[in-house]
Amino acid sequence: MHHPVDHDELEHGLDAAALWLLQAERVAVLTGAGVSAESGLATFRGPDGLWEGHPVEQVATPEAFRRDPQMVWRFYHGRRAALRMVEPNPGHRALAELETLFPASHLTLITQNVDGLHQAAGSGRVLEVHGTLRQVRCEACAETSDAGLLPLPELPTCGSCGGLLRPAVVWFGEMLPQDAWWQAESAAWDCDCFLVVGTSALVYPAAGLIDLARSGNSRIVEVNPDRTPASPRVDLRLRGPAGKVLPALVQRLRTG
Ligand code: BJW
Ligand code: ZN
Repeated sequence: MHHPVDHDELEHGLDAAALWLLQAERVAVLTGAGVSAESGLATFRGPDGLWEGHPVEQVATPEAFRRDPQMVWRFYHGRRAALRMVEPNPGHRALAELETLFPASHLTLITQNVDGLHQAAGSGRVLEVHGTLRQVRCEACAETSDAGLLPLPELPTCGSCGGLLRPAVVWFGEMLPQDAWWQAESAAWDCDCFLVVGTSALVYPAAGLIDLARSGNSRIVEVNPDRTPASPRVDLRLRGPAGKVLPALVQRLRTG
């Protein structure tokens, strides 16, 4: 969908958001698939969403994997192959630069994405609360290993025990990686400004970080071309693509 964005409204919004960021001691950022859309990766729920032809409950659950690991792996082989051909976009790069404007650990980047593009853009501390496509985990012995992006066998198996490997991502009904999640909660609670970028805010508990930041008295800024269920609960909406909005925002911080 395409919405006309009022230019002056966006400029004023950018000024306000930049001021909040300048005044903030601690900042937290939550990103979703929308931040990688301009790199050419499909989002999950859009019109051309990833789930199209792949009902989510058929691919992103442990039950689906038990029922048909080959089909689920096909979906993830395709996602991993797509990653070999994409690069971070100006939105990822702006967030990497934002990190350099704050003392270490005062900016926390929390991502629901499993694509590794924040790290590729230079972000040093990324909390991957839904795991990563670059690692695999053994169903039998739970050993996790780096798989990079090279092609894997159709049904990859564990080098240590021969068990079936799975992508080290978080499926529906599964717990989030504890360490990353606790750090994400504490950063959301503790920040003065919380940026929500490119997420439909439908998937919990990640979307709950927005409410956590609210209760912690943070200013909430949403960067998204479209409305989301979080929109009524944010202090400011910057309506536009992350690859345009975030560089414009960081530019304002650079010049003070
Ligand atoms: C742009 C843009 C541009 C476009 N610039 N923006 C409370 C209530 C109801 C249900 C639950 C609940 N708590 C938990 C649940 C269950 C479930 C859940 O949330 N269900 C909901 C769907 C209702 N959650 C879970 O199961 C979680 N685990 C859990 O709760 O554990 C505890 C527990 C255990 C057992 C029983 C009960 C509880 C785990 C959730 C795991 C989600 N996993 C996935 C797949 C990861 C692997 C993979 O990649 O394949 O994570 S699902 C998928 O959705 C993926 C994403 O990270 C996640 C979020 O999607 P995201 O990033 O927001 O993408 P989109 O496509 O939805 O939105 C893109 C946005 O970008 C849009 O808004 C666009 O407008 C925007 N956009 N272009 C900026 N250029
Ligand atoms: Zn094993």
